[in-house]
Amino acid sequence: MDRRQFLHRIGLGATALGAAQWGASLAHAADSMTLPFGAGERPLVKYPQKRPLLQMTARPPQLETPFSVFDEGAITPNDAFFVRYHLADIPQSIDPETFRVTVTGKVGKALSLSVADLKAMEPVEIVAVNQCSGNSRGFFEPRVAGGQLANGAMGNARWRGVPLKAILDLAGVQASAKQVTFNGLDGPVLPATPDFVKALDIDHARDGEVMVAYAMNGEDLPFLNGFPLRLVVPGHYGTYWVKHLNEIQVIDTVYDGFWMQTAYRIPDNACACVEPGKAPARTTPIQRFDVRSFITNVADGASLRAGSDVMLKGIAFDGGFGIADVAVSTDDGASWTSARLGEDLGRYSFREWRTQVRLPAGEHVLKVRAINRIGQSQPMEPLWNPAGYMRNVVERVRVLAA
Ligand SMILES: Nc1nc2c(c(=O)[nH]1)N[C@H]1C(S)=C(S)[C@@H](COP(=O)(O)O)O[C@H]1N2
Ligand SMILES: [Mo]
Repeated sequence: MDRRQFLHRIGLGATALGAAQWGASLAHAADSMTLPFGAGERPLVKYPQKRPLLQMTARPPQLETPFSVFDEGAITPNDAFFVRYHLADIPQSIDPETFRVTVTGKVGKALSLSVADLKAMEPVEIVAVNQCSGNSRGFFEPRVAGGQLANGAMGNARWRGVPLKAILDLAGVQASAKQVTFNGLDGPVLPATPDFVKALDIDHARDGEVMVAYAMNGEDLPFLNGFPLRLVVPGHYGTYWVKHLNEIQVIDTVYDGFWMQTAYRIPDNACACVEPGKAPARTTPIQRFDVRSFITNVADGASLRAGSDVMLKGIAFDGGFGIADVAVSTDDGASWTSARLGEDLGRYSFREWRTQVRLPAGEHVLKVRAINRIGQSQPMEPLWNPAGYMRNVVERVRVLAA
């Protein structure tokens, strides 16, 4: 496949490659949607390879998945998967023939690998949730600065690629190695802005699960989700899932770049929380997801039929221990009933659940709360931190049965 055919296939015509390319697609704005918090109105915008998604920013494109998508199934379709970038200078086109990812630093032999080289290695697959640290930030009270996201900065996909361990073994990691850093093709517009580079400890990088992925749900990665290669770090927040990954470096220090030492840090205590409005005494890099669960088929404010069977369904997930139980309450948390769990797609995946309820006429508050296999669950009251990360409170869904 030549470059033109490739661009055609990913939906980017040759004429669309100017500086205004992503902006141009705004002309296809379909509609708008108001998210359930102040200043929550978002245009629904159609980008290449995507269905209309909630646009948070245009440069760089930041797109949120409309929540109703999570009711379609446990796997989030590629065209509905959220998009997060930090830096506005994102690549406009990438030729998969000439693209290379380099492996350098404290290795026996530096490598420069093509996508074809990786596809020739033994493949692995894993179903895993990718969730932004700031997913649901818009619901924080008191409000915090940063992207005002509802619950759609998450998605679950079947990723295919090569274990990072296999790549590191090919290069031969030196005994002094402490961390591995990851950089992608995107960059800052101004040279003073730090490039987006992330780091994992060497043992984590070599755990056999961290993956350099080239496919998602059986197709090449969508361009905006990291084509042609991205890091997949199961159970860990999306910030580590570096897109358009082209530089892997083994270092013998703890990486001191902005995106590890300043950004994406949480209070260094058991709840990753502080008293609202306070600054944490000590911080540490964000790591694994906490436990979350959602009702996907009934929205806050919905009307249901009184006195007849109603199916409630939804999803739950955690940082990789696996969901053990999902409990549902129709009386604002006074009593709870275990839901039936759906197919187990692996401990890093969304787990579907469903349960039948019958509500008398009147107003009711529905709640869902998941517990993972090591007994971790969700707080009944929201926890607060200044960056608006890791929201996982048991949400309230108010309904009217009539
Ligand atoms: N190259 C690059 N990779 C990146 C980022 C970025 O800004 N640049 N953002 C990260 C963050 S914070 C998140 S939440 C995920 C989002 O992945 P997605 O855009 O495929 O949904 O990408 C990660 N990988
Ligand atoms: Mo993120």
